[in-house]
Amino acid sequence: MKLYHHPASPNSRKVLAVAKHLGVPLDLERVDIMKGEQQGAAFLAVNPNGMVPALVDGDLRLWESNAIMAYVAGKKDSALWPRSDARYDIMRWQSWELAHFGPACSIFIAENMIKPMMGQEPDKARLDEGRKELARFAGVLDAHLTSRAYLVGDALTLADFSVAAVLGYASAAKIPLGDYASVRKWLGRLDEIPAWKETAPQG
Ligand SMILES: N[C@@H](CCC(=O)N[C@@H](CS)C(=O)NCC(=O)O)C(=O)O
Repeated sequence: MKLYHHPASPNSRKVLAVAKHLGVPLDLERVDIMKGEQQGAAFLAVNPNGMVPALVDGDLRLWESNAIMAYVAGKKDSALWPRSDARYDIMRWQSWELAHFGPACSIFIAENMIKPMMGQEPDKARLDEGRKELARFAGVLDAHLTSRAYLVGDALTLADFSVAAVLGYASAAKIPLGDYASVRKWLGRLDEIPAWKETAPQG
C-alpha cells in the first residue's frame, strides 16, 4: 500500500497515525505540497484534486483522509474502527470535522500561520469570523468531552484522530482553546499515544 503524504499535513497525519497505531505497513511517498508537486501530472493521476493524502493499493486509488483511514484500519480487527454500529457515530464526528470544525480552525491556520509565512498580515475580519465559528463548534466538542475520555464509546477510535488532526497546529495558529478545558485535556490524552505523538506535524 502506497501512501502519498506530506509531514506537515494534518490530513496525512490521520492516516500515518492509524497505520502506526495498528502496525499496518505503508510504503510512504512524500509529495512536496510546498513546492507544488501535488499539481504534477503523476500525482494528479492518483488524486485529481491535487491534495494529500492519497493511497494506492493494487487497483484501488483512494483519496479523502477519512476514507483512507477507514481502509487502513480495516486491515486489522481493532477498536479504532469497530465492526459495530459505533461506526456511524465515528462517521458523524468525521463528517462534522470536515464540514464545520476543520474549516473553523483552518481560518486561524490561514491567517496566523500561512499568511505570516508569506509575509502577509492576518485579516482581522476573517479572524473575528473564525472566533465566532470556533465558539459555535468547539463548544459542542467541549460539552461532549466533559463526561468522556474519547469521542465515541470509551476507547480511542478514528473519530479522535480525525477531529484532533487540525488541532496539531493549535498553538502555532493561535487557535483560541482557552475556554475549552475538556478539549485541552483530551488533546493531552491523545498526545500520550505514541502513534499520535510520533506523527505530529513537521514543517
Ligand atoms: N478533504 C481532504 C483535504 C485534503 C487537504 O486539504 N490536503 C492538504 C494538506 S492537509 C493539501 O494537500 N493541500 C495542498 C493543496 O491544496 O494544494 C482530505 O481530508 O483528505
